[in-house]
Amino acid sequence: MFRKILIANRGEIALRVQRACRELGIHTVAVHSTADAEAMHVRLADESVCIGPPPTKDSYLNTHAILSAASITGADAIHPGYGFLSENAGFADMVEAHGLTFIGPSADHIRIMGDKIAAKTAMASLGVPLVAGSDGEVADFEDARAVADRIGYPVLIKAAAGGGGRGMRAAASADALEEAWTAARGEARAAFGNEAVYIEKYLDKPRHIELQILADNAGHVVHFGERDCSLQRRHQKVLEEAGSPAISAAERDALGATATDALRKLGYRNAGTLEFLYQDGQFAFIEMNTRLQVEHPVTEMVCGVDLVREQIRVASGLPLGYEQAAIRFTGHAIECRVNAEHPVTFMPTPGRVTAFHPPGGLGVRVDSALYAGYVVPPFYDSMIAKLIVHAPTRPEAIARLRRALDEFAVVGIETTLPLHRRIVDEPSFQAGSFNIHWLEHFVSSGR
Ligand code: MV4
Repeated sequence: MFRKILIANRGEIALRVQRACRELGIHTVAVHSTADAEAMHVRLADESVCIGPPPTKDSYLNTHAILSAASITGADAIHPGYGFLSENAGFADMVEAHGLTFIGPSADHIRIMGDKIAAKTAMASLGVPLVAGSDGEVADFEDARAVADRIGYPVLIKAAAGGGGRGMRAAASADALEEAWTAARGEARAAFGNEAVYIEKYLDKPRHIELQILADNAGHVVHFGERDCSLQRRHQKVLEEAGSPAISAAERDALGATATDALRKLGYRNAGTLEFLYQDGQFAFIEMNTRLQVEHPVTEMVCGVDLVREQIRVASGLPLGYEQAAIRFTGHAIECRVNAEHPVTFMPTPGRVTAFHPPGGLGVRVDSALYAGYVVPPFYDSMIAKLIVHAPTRPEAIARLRRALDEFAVVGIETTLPLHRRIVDEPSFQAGSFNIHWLEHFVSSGR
């Protein structure tokens, strides 16, 4: 087992990883920018190193400063959290080249999944279902027209280097294809320096469902069920659930068997998430995330597992030590992402938090690095807290969520707490009948 882990992140996820380390008896090293000298993740770590000025490229993305910090403090592994360097294959290579362990998959697997075409090709060859579309890259417009004619309109043109909604263009009909093609390729070249694109049939009302998997270094792969992440605004998740109100236990088992089988054959290790679109009873793989995700707590609550602890254990070479059948799903969990943003305009609201009263009680978890007196800096992601509730059934989880949201007080800055209070009161949310467009409609309808 590792003796000391450097956590290359900030905010709630840095705290989350520290907590797992502490329970495993592992020393922690925090890194921070000058803007984060007073941050909770620095205060609670065993040691801390300032790695640069506020801009992320000079601090949390500064690979040389982070590796120097690991070297100076004698850390033997680096946990990247999510965002920042977590899906940077070059960084994973550098960490390993320095004789340290990168707590995550191999650089090669990060690289494959970072290329959405390579990811789909790999998954398809291993029996994972895809959306109807091109067989890999579409290199010229003649091919694009042939693919679209074959699969039928509407189609979606996606950048190979994209993901998370960047570099996508829809074409409703043949007339619109050329303009979408030119725009998608231009955007892909400008944003990623890679104009490779592929084409999929556009699904008009899917749910976004993702599957959490974990693999050890000896080829054992298990899954921890699905999360429903359909409630998004501008490709930012707002509220996530485990399990999905739309998925049966039989569907979960079947998808889990297909996915774990594929990742075993791929030789994947550590944590990962497969993203699917789900429509008309069918799953279609779209992307894989090779990191711990923001919404991992809902999975932890229904499975009773510490996913960060498991990531650290398998990265240190320990076997998983349990079979799929030992993973049981109990109750329902919901997470709300609380952002320092205006609840209607979504403009960021950095500034001083004068009072912070998180909710508590049975089945309530708050993952946050906030404290009264803290100044939310303007340089980073606006998420300031995750409220996670767990209860025996989805209706009970919703009742608990409403109660917890009513208790939750963040004073001094505006937050998205009022938006969450409106969502939980909405009958169609309570009925579980929503798709990826639901929240955009809800927000723009002004309810
Ligand atoms: C799609 C789609 C419809 N059809 N692919 C957006 C982000 C990226 N991860 C994939 N995305 C989509 N891919 C096909 N073939 C609709 C979306 C999409 C979406 C997906 C998940 C969650 C929210 C979304 C919001 C808009 C579009």
